[in-house]
Amino acid sequence: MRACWRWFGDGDPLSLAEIRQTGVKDIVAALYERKPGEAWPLDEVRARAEKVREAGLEWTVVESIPVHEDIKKHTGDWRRFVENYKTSLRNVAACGVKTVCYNFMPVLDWTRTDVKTRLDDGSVVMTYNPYEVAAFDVFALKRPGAESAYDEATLVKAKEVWEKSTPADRERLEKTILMGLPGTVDDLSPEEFLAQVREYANVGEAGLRDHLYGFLNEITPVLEDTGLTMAIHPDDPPYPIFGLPRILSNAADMRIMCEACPSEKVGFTLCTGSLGGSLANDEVAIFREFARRIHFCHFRNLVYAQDGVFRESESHLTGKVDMPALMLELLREEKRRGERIFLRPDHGRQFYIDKDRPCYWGYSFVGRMVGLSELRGLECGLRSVYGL
Ligand code: DNO
Repeated sequence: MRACWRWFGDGDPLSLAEIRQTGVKDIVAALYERKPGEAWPLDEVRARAEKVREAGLEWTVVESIPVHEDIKKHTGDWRRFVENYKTSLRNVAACGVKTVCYNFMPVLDWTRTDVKTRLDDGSVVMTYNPYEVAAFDVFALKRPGAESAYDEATLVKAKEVWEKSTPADRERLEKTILMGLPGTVDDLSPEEFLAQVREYANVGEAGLRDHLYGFLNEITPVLEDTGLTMAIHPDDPPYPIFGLPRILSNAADMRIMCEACPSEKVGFTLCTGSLGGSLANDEVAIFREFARRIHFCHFRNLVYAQDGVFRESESHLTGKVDMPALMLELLREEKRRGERIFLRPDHGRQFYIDKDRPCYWGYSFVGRMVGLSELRGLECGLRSVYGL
């Protein structure tokens, strides 16, 4: 693995000098100041890359150049936004970036229901509870048609959850779903959210697929020209929520995308925490099938409760994702390519030691460092045993 570290730019509580001590050489970053749809100016990209270089590191992965909602819907100025996207790609490639992570989830980026789940030892992780999402959808948002989107058992549980919840629980749920996670572009009020959801009714799943593949084929010449690769991030959770279409949730979706977009420069971010949000996804089989098109990895692990509620694991190595088997696939693919694959330890527990360093949820220093160290140990052991 070519270990990377996500850095949130000048607002990040960690300095590049501190990040360097983790031993990584590659930085994952973005021009956070730029809004979706804007072209990233060359001088700004260069300044960020130089800043990283001065710290003895390289900015090689962008996460993310967000795709404007108009491109997803084919509304408004979407053609101009696609042109701007191409400009951004050319500019990041000119400054040393090799791969670009992005997603095509309508309205919301990744979604959690609780960012402060406290484990017995006091450390904090994030949780996704599908019944809380259903409760929020049906009883708080009152989205038209929401009830028919859930099966009877889910509705019964959602009702229980809602009736038991205190005003503070309800506020936490609304805040957590509609704002504040890294990657989320806008904080939305429930009314704004509903209005945006409504607009996707005209797009539907088939429309969204068309728009994604069209977008990718349109930017492919820039990729072929510059050598950049595109690494789409899977939907999180990997199934439709709030009646919004989802088109990159599993192997079937990935297969369709590969058929529609023949260039191998158009590929994937293998995010185990996102794919792992469905018990039906087999991350190892997915890696094996799409190995050639995996340009970036996010590795972490999940733990499921009996009823399908999941939270982040104590360890990146144990839980729903078979991390040793997955790492072995990665090492084999690296051998085939003769090149390492960009990978960042994704999220980590928040420990007491990090309590005075405010960070984005999931992005504590020590938590990620523990994850990275576990993955390094696993890699080293597998390389030695398998002679890779
Ligand atoms: C969360 C991240 C996501 C990711 C975007 C990529 O921790 O993995 O926010 O950056 O979905 O576009």
